[in-house]
Amino acid sequence: MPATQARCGTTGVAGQQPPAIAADRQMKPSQAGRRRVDRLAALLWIAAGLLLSAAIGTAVYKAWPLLYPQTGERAALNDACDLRSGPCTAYFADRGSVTLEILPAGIPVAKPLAFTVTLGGIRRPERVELDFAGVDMDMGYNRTELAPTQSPGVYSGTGMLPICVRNRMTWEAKVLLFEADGIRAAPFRFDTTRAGH
Ligand SMILES: [Cu+2]
Repeated sequence: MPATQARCGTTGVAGQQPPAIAADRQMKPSQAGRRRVDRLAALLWIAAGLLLSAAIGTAVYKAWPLLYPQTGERAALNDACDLRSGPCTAYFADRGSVTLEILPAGIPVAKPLAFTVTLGGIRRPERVELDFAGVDMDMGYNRTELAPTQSPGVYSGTGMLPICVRNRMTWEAKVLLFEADGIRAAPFRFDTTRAGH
């Protein structure tokens, strides 16, 4: 009898196992293999999940400054002025002014609008954008770049406001001045109604 069999403590009948046990032994490697495949599949799913979250994270990280630009100074709100009936002006601390006019008067939703921004006492920014956001509800991304006109300090553009699920909502229009040392914002608030008046 070989020494290996003796060391394993097997009896002399090791070579004559019942067929049931022999069959069980044959099953084991394939079951273990399947379990290994399952574990590999689980790991692959986890890896795929991690890659996906990383991709989403990167997209959010890149889109964040676009959606929520890091603004420096924000001009004070001018509550006394009604943007729906005419142009309004906001002032920065250095007395630089931003005047916004939206036509047609009344600022109807779902209708083409014309925007005019006039800067006073402000050096020509690299870019001027006009952003519309719901004050107490998310109305999505509503921003347009305004183009310089022939008159110095005057920028213009067009756009349209989406219809709200509510009858009346408050908007904040922000003129964003992209300057060499950051972004300044001049906010203006107004209400819109679905009826448009
Ligand atoms: Cu709304």
